[in-house]
Amino acid sequence: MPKRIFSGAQPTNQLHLGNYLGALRNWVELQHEYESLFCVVNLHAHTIQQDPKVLAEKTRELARIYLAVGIDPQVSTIFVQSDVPAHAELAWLLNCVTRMSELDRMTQFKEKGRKQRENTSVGLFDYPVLMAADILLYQTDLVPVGEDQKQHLELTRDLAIRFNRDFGETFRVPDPFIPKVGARIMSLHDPTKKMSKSDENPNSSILLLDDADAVRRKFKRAVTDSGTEIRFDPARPAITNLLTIYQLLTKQTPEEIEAHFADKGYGHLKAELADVTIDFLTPFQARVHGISDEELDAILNSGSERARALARPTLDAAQAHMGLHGSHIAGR
Ligand code: ATP
Ligand code: LTN
Repeated sequence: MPKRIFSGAQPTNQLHLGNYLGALRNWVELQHEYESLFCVVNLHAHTIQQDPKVLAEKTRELARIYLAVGIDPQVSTIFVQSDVPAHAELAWLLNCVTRMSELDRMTQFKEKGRKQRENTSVGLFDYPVLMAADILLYQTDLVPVGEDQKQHLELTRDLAIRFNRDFGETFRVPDPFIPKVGARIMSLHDPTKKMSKSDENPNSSILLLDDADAVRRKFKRAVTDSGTEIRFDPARPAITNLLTIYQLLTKQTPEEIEAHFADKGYGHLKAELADVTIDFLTPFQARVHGISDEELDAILNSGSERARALARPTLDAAQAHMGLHGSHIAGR
């Protein structure tokens, strides 16, 4: 059997360069090596309050972004999570093998929950279990994600191992794929925080749908470190972050990049970084806007049909192993 990858992003706010460099870029590369499924996780989006109309629009927009970055619907399966009911069904079964204490330890819940205080939903607490269901449903081998998802992947593995032990062999235990470079792109405003979709400061992230002016302005305002030297150095996180973005977009080596900027200043680095970013974003944005509604509907329809077919046997097995799925009917 070909090895399989599964990944997804939430159709909330706007995708930024961190999402692309940490995750989507790798999906595009890995799709030719693995059988691939890429999901728009709209059920996850509801773990925080959503305007239903906006969510529906964002769901389509994110699917367009998947296509425009280079996910090939002839090669990979692209679909919307809520079109495959098995995700929510398996999540319930996994809920019953997950311990409260495990979810209590999830740092993403702690951070996002803190922001919402007493309005935190049960869904937000349960978010990692739905994510585990997404992954385990497809007998996934590898999950390409950014560094922030590592803890969720560890939980997914723990749940798969526990379920297999308690109910019999059902799920493949997946591995995370976290890139060596780009797994944690930092905020342009505060290099101690990751670039985040939910950051209130609009200058902290370069959005994939930003126009050229916004890109130039945001890089110009990006914070820098003290000193003037332009080189990769963990003690100088702001410049290292800018250089990492430059490295990933130009595919040059750190040595080439340091040599290139050896006698130049921060202003020059920022201007060149804006140029290479705009060179990447301009054709990408043209592709986003070039996908017709009909084309998108056809891709999402066939994607969800295929995902439903792939998910069925695993959900059936999980249910049967738990004494569900008709296994209570006499004579079966
Ligand atoms: P937020 O930034 O608000 O936390 P998110 O991480 O929930 O948003 P998603 O759209 O669900 O955003 O993430 C899609 C992918 O992008 C995930 O694989 C995630 O690990 C990755 N990612 C998110 N932020 C970064 C970042 N700053 N650097 C690298 N990868 C990132
Ligand atoms: N939690 C992920 C999004 C996500 C996901 C998944 C990623 C939901 N289900 C399954 C990989 C595999 C995030 O990036 N915030």
